[in-house]
Amino acid sequence: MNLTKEQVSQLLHEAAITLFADSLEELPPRQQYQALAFVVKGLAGPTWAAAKHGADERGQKQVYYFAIEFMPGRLLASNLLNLGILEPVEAGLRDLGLDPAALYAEETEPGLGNGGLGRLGSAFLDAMAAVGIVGNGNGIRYDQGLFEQRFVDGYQVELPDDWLRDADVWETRKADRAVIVRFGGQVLLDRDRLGQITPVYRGAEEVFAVPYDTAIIGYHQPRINTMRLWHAEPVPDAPEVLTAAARARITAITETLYPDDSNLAGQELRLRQEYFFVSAGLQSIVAHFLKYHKSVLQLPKYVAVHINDTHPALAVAELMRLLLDEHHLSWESAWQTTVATLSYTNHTLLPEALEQWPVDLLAAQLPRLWQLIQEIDRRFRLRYTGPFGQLLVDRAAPVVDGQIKMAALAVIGSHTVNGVAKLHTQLLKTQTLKELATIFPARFVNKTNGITPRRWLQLADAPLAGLLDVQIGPGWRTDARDIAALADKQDDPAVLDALIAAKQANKVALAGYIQETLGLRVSPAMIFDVQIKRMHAYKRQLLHVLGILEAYQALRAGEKRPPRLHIFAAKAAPSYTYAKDIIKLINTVADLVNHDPAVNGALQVAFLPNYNVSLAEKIVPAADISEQISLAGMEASGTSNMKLMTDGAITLATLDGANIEIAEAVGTSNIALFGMTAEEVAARRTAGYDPAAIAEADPRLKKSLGMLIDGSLPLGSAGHTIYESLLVDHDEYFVLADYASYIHASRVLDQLWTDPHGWAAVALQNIAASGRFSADDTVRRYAKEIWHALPARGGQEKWQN
Ligand code: 26Q
Repeated sequence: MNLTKEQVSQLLHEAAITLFADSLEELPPRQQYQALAFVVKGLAGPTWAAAKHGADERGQKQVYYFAIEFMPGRLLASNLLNLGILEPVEAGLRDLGLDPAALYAEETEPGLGNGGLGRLGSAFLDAMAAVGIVGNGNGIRYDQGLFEQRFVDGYQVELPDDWLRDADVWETRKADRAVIVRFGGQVLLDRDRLGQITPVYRGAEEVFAVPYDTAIIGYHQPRINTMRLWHAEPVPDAPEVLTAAARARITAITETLYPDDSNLAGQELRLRQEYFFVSAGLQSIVAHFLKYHKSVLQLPKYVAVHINDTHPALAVAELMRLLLDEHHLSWESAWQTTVATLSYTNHTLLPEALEQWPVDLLAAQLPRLWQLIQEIDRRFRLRYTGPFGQLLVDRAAPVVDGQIKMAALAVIGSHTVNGVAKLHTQLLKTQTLKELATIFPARFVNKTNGITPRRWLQLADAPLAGLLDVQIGPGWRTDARDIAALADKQDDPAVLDALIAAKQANKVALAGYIQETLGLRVSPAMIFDVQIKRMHAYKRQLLHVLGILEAYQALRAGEKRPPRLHIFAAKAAPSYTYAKDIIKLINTVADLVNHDPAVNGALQVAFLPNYNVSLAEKIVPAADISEQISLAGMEASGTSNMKLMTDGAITLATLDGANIEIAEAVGTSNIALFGMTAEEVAARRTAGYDPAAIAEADPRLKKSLGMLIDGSLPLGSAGHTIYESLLVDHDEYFVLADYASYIHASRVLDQLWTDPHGWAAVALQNIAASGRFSADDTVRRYAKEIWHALPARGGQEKWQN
């Protein structure tokens, strides 16, 4: 799209008058931001409008990505970049005396997700638009996103996230596209005049599902997709007047995001959320489809529905319901159509995160779906017990012991199932879902996750992006695989110096932010050692803390070490007390080392509150070390590992999730690996394990553990809880088993740091090898091998105005 800076200025002034009846110069920054966002939305509008019909008219297959979480991050700069107008707009703003970065910072980030899962969904939407796939998001418009985190006395405190207080400029309410979603009541099966079985609903609770659409703009091409998020409201003008309580039950459905990314909550409200966005999404897809096509039997030819983790797995039963009850297909053709339309990604191996719903709960909320799930279960058992035997089929079936297993439902009702990294897929097939993989071996495939280099490199890391332009030309901006060309420069000292300077600029910026936020002065000359992700025992932030205490003792004993700043950012689920204890521990250790003159300058700890996409954009480009230290076999993939690599951090990692593929890509001499393999962990679990003996044999470790309980760290009960988790409760995540090799790997990095060009050469190799983790390629593989939805770059759409 073309735009001059003079046009930018004119459009902005007009928007200020239209929106706020004031001149641009008079507006507070927040409203200047809103005016600019309004202009951008207007520029994209005509192309977006045209895109909605283009694909249908061409008969191009569409993908619908169903996810209970999305985390798009701030959209203004990203939209400007994708529209190809970042430069004229920034120039126009500067001419007006406005600071672009300051305006971008006025945007409230939509925190409609917990972590990796939601961020991956948004990366995929961005990537699908970039590569020309007609791919839409389908999810929930929560009134409140993930809580805002503050620290009070080192403890996490949660505040509500009122992100819609100022209205979201990007969304468009589509009241005319609302649909009705039904819960509860009774379902009787009747026969209509033609003798077809039809369900009759009595006393169901009706919920009005109103879509809010946000444009997802393709990078440098006129492809604009839609993220559709549903909002729950009472049905307007319903014949019955609702009590306040009945209204509240309805509006509660989309009131808040569940802040837990790992625990089976088993709560009614969560189930209602899941059915709500699945039913609304499928109803609107099928209705839209039938405007362009005659028969629902054609659905899989034109539509792919993707189930992101099991949260939307009710899609299997809901699509069956629509095809059977509303479109009167036979069971066999409805089932064929359903399986051919759906595909499913698993994101977790943690048993406690595998969703199961008690039959009573589901049957009460979704009586018709329960009938259908029973029939799916009955037919599954009938079909496979003969060939595979009762025992195996019992373990694979969706309904067992009064519980409905959502992963089983998703696998049985999908044509393809994928894990998110090679190891993860392997473990799914051999452990977590092994019975289902025995029955459907051809269904299981791997699709390693990816990240969007536009947000993490072009937008968040301008210094490195500029360096790449100079060194290898700008081709990498459209095809991340071109970054590989950087590898040839590793012996060029001028390039290494430029790389060091780019990193330094980012570190200076982050140091400023740390000073502002924590009042902590840090030197950009230190090693910036980063661990940013949800707080979880299996991710082993505790191992990182033990590493800090080791360094603390070493420094106090007079050892010399390169100065290191340990940077953490992480939210804990509000109910996850152990994770909150670790937060308290990190803040307490920070207090100790940051104030101890004996280690002054050589060791510091900064725990930045309220981790979200925007904070990641500050931390990732400034990182020297990327800590990816989960217990092998636990982290499905990880994606912060990819972001940090892309921006030139060196990975300190276990052989877990996508770390293994990072090591493959970059070569084992350019990554610091340590710890047990997933196989060794499994063996150790059976062989038995004595953490106390390990602690006893290592004086420094013993001292660090002692510090948890001897009063040197004012931790309250958290110290004892953590101490006991290791030494009394057998250290479930093998922190102590991997400790020595972690310290060793970390010391190897200290050694490398003493040679700045040596370090920079390794960082350079990491950047060069990061292209293969571009989400663009990931979604191309999904499109080719799962969705059968061919991407089309350019050519088909045109910019409209
Ligand atoms: C389930 C039931 C009840 C309540 C909550 C949940 C729930 C909610 C969110 C379970 C899991 C999640 C999110 C999981 C998640 O973010 N998984 C991460 O997905 C990333 C993208 O594939 C991977 O890179 C990470 O390894 C994985 O942990």
